[in-house]
Order: sequence, then structure tokens, then C-alpha cells
Amino acid sequence: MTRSEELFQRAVKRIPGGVNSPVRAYGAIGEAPRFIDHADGCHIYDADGKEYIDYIDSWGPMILGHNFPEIREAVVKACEKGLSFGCATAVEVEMAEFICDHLPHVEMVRMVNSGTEAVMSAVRAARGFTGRNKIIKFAGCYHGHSDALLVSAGSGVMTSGVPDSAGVPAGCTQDTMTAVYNDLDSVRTLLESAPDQVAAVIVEPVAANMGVVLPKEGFLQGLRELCDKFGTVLIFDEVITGFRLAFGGAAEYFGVTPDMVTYGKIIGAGMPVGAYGGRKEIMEMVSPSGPVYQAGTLSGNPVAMAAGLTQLKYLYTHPEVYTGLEKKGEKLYEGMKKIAEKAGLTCHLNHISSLGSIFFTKEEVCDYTSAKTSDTKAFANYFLSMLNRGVHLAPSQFEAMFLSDAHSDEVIQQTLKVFEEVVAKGEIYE
Ligand code: HOZ
Repeated sequence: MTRSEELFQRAVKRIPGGVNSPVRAYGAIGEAPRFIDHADGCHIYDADGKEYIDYIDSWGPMILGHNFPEIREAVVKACEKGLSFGCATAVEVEMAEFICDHLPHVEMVRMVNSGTEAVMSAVRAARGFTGRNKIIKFAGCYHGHSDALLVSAGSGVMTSGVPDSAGVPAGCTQDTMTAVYNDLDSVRTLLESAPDQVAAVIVEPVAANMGVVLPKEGFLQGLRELCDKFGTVLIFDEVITGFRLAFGGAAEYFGVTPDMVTYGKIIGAGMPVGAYGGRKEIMEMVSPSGPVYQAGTLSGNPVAMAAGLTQLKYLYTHPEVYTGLEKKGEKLYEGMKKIAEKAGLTCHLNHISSLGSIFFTKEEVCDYTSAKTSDTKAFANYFLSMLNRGVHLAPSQFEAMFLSDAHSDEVIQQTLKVFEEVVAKGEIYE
């Protein structure tokens, strides 16, 4: 028995499903998850000492790779002063100023502890600001696990095959309307069906929790125009795309300005952080300056701020990281595409910069319905074949692959060689 198997046997007795977040489980794969001991650069090492090329990147925040020296040093230095005060600190002011000074669409920002919290709070602020209750989300987009957003959600909810979570009272989702990603008409119809009632449209500007699904030309701009027309707040959930596609996230990448934006783990460089921000008049609704209540003892935690601010400053002063991620993405994902095409493998590969997903389907994947046509058994085979050859992918069809600045050309070539072998041996479709 491996150490991971032994740990998993112990874990399932004390932790639901043996994991502290469902997407870590190898449910669809039928094996014990690899328990991780440490990571460095683009490599991750399991409890049995096996090395893998890591494409999970802690689900996004490791843009500079694992254990980045400057971030580690900033954390150690912050720890020497104390772990948490539950009081205001200079570093959180510096963080807020840095974000607002460099992101034109963020005039004010509030730190929280996760993306879930950020979205939940942003929606509350939008409701407080507009005096309206309804919100529109998109099927297959994932915005964390707060009650109102667990409707046709992506990520682990989609993997589990349960469209809506148990334990969520109908009353909590009665104001959540669901539109079709990349379909502006579906949004217009919902807005017209509830005039003056929709507080916010929330969207992952690049959907990355039903696998990676790119916005079609004009989709995000169309949302901007519809929100302006109906007096609705446009929220970009940039938990995955923020500071990753560009320093200004998808808003900068696509040149579309949301009213509010939500961030998650990336803003803490891997520490448990989230944030929401946007137009001043909306953010001023938040307590204690306004009547929308939201709070948190650990919000703006000094150790997390030190980690996050160090990463943000590095990214801002090294724009070559972004051109590098574009090139790496092109090399890896286009390389995979060529291998698949040459072998006549039934699949579709969606990618943008460092994010990518392979879907085992004939269909072009542009929304929740088409994403679900992917053969998840083929995905499980692909995942295991790659893992057994030292490539660590998300154990779910509906999560993204994440490249970091630490993934060298050599490592990308190595990954392509592994993929080529898996395809050549016919291990994906049995
Ligand atoms: N769903 C997120 C990744 N797409 C976070 C991972 C998790 O749920 O643990």
C-alpha cells in the first residue's frame, strides 16, 4: 500500500469523502488521491516521494510557480511580527492602494478570505446598491458554494453530476436566474422578464469551471450593454482569470469594464484570501461606511497580505510574465492539439493564455450543454495515464489546466511527449 492510499484510508474515516474540498477527490478516477508533501517551481511531490509536473497550481494562484522565494521570504518576515491581530494594519492599506492604483475598474476594495466569500459579499453589495433582489448567473459557471449561487454550478458540483446542492432551501435560490453562457439572447430574455428586478449579472469572463470555455466575440461587451440598459450591476468573477490573463485580468484582456470584480486565492498567492471591489458608489454601500453588512476577523490577515502583495508587485513589475504565459500556453495546448489531430483522437481543446482544457467530444464546447457531452470515462483514462507518467492534472473533466511562469519549455516538451505516448498507445478510448 502506498503512503497516499494509507492516508486516504485514514482520511475517509474522519473527513467527509476523505478530502477537505470535493475536487481533490479522485472520485471519477477510482483511486486514492495523491497526498502532497511539498512543491517547488512547476513540480509537486507526493507523500511517496514521487515527482510530478503540476498543472493544478493550487487551482490558479501559483502564477510564479510553487514556493517562489520572494513570496516565501515575505511570509516568513510577516510571521515574525505575529500571525493575526484582527485589527487594521498598514499592509492592508498598501494592498488596497496597489490594487486600486493599477486597476482602473477597482476604485475601492474589501479583503475577505475566499472567492466564495468575495462573491457572496459582492452580490449583497449589488443588491444593497440597486435595491433589487434577483441575480443572473450562467449554467456551468462556478462562483463558490454560497447558497444562492449553487444553481447549475460548475466545478465539483458538475463533476458530482448533481445540478443543485442538497441542503439549499428553495427560498435561497428563488431569486437566482440562470442564463446560457455565450448566449446574449438568454440574458436579454431574463432581464426583460423581470424589469427593474435584476440587481446583478455575474459571470466568469472566461468560464473555467466547466472546463475552459472562452467567451465568444462580443459576449462580454454585450453583457456590458445589457447591464447598462437595465440598470444592472455587471460582476466579473475573476477568481481564476484575475492577475492571470493579464495584470488587469479578463477586464483588461478583453477591454470590457465590469462594475464589480471578485478575486480569490490568486490575490493571496496561495494563502486563503479573496477580495471584491469596483465602483466607489457601490463599494461605499459596504459596512461600516454603508448599510450592507459584511465582516471577518481574518480579513486582510497580515501574513496573507504580505504574500499576496509581494506576488502582485512582482507581476506588475514583470509584464514579461504575461507574454511568457501566452507563449507557454500556445506551445502546450497547440502542441496537444496537433498530436490529437495527427492521431485522429476525438477531442476539442479550448485554451487562452495559461488556461486550457481538453474535452473528449466531437462538439465544439461553448457552454454547459456542450461541455457535458465530453466522455468523462475517456477523461478518467487520460488523467490516470498522464498521472502514472508523472503529469499531475486536475482529477476532473470540468477543471482547467494551469501553467505557471515556472513551466519551462523543456517541461512543456516533456508533457507533450507523455501526451503523445498516451495517445499513441490508445489508452484514452478503450
Ligand atoms: N473550484 C475551484 C477550482 N475551479 C476551487 C477548487 C476547489 O473547489 O477546491
